[in-house]
This record gives sequence, structure tokens and C-alpha cells, in this order.
Amino acid sequence: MQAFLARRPGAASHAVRREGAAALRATTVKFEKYQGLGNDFILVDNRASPEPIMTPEQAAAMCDRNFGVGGDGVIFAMSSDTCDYKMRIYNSDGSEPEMCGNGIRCMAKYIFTHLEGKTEGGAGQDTTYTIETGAGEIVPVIRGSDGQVVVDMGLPILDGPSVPTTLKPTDGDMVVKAPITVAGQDWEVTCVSMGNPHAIVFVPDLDAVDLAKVGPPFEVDPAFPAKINVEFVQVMSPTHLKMKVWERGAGPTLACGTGACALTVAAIKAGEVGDSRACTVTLPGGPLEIEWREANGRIYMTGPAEPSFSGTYHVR
Ligand code: ZDR
Repeated sequence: MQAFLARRPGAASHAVRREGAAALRATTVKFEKYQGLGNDFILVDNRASPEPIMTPEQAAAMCDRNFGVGGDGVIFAMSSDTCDYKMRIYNSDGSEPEMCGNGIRCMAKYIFTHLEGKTEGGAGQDTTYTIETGAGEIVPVIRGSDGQVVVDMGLPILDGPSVPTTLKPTDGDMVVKAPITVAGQDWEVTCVSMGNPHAIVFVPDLDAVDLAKVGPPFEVDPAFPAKINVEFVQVMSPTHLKMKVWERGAGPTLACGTGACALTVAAIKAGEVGDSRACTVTLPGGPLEIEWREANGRIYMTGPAEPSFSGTYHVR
């Protein structure tokens, strides 16, 4: 459980099959399905157990869009000794990331409605949760006024070896617009960790990027020892960035919260947006508002999270 002691850049937890996770003996499990900008997650009440109640393989089967429920990941809402709750998540391939930005917005709504039995739109007050994650404590706030979730995503990790990447730092200890050849093409990548690793590529024309062709080789390129989430970004204006993502362990998703934060930091560091520290990031599934606050260096992400359906899954 060392992954949960503190934010651990490049934590080796990813893709580690946890021998300790016992196969779920129950034949059925109740779940709620949520999505944030089309990045969709299966939420499970795991408070009764200190380990996920499913193996990574069972979670991957549940994420299958034909043979299972369908989802980009399974999120286990657990008890925590240090925070209000703890989040663990398996990607749709069964690997375990340290953090998930869209997932944590979904988890905040799930806690509010399903674990605490509250109803939105009542008094209009904000509701704050502290959540223990593999990237340290993350704090989502459900905004009473409009139901959007504002998340304090913490500090970005900028030094290359901690992201982790083996690419040579180009700006102090940071990897900014470093050359790399992937899928027979030359690119420039900027590397940022939000607890999980991201490589950001600025391109003049997002439509020209063939994600299915370049995503898979980026994900496993040896320059990224913990694999990588890769975001292609077109700068529309200093306050508007447009992106496409290939996620580690999940492939092309409609949205990536940690990615939107990472690319905003990358855009500032790479001199793509001047000194504008707040922007709208248009993801395939819709917009997120991101601010890298100068006063404390922390990143704030604001976006939606909505329930889509509930069910009982027959475990296999
Ligand atoms: C991108 C993500 N969906 C989010 O919203 O932050 C995170 C999922 C984890 C990602 N696939 C990884 O780091 O393995």
C-alpha cells in the first residue's frame, strides 16, 4: 500500500497486478455508472474492505463494452484513515493509475448521492471532500450553485526523472519540447506529472493527428518507463486549448482531467500561451476550466460529473 503514503511520482503501482486482491466471491455486485465529459466510470461501494473487492482482471472484464457494463475504468470508494474517503481505480485494461481527474469528480457525486444519501440542488451549499489517492490528498468541491465539481488537483510535478521520463531535461530539470521519434515521425514533447504521467505534443492541426496510429507506440515508448498518457494539443488562443488524448491503459477516451491540467501547465512552460494561467480546455467530450494559480502553485479543475445508470453486474 506504499502507493498511498504520499504523492509518488512515477509510482510503480501502474500495471502491477496485486497478488493480494482476492477474486470476488460474490456472483453479483451493485454499481453506479457516472461520466465526466464522456469519460465513463463504474463506481463501487468498497467501504467494507481494505482492498478492491475485484481483481484487476474482473474489473477489466466489467469495463468491456460488449461483454460487461462498459467503462473507461472501475473506481472503488473506500474508507480512509487520513481523509474522508479513499479512491482506488483500475483502468479498463486492469492496470492501476495513481490518479484520475474526471474519475474523482464522478466519485464526489457518487459519495454525495449514494454513500451519504444527499440530494443536489437543495440548499445550494458547497460540499467538500478530502480523498486519499495514489497522488496524495485531492480535494473536490461540489458547487452548490450549479453542481459542477471544482477539484484542487495539487501541485504539478515538473522534473523529468520524476514524471517519469528518460528524455534529457531541456529547461532546468524539466523536459520542454524535447525531440522524440515515435511511429517514424519526429515530435516535440513536454512532460508533466499530475501524479500520473503525461506527455504533451503541441500541433498546428489537431484533425491531422491519427490517434489510433500514434497513440499506442507513444504509450509504450521506452522514454516513458511507467508508460504514458499522451495529449495532442492545438492552441486556439492564449485562453483556449483544444486536445485529443490517448490514455495509458484505456486508449482514446473522450476526456482526461489530469491530462487537461498537465497540458495547461505544459502550455505555459512551453511559451504557447504567454502568461495566461487560466484557460478552457476543449476535450473530445466537452470543455473543462483549468487554472494554475500563481499564489499557491496548485491546479484547479472545474467540470461536470453526471450519473447515467445503476445496475447489478454478474461477475465473471
Ligand atoms: C485520464 C484520466 N481519465 C483522468 O481523467 O485524469 C485518468 C485515468 C488514468 C490514466 N489512464 C492513467 O494514468 O493510467
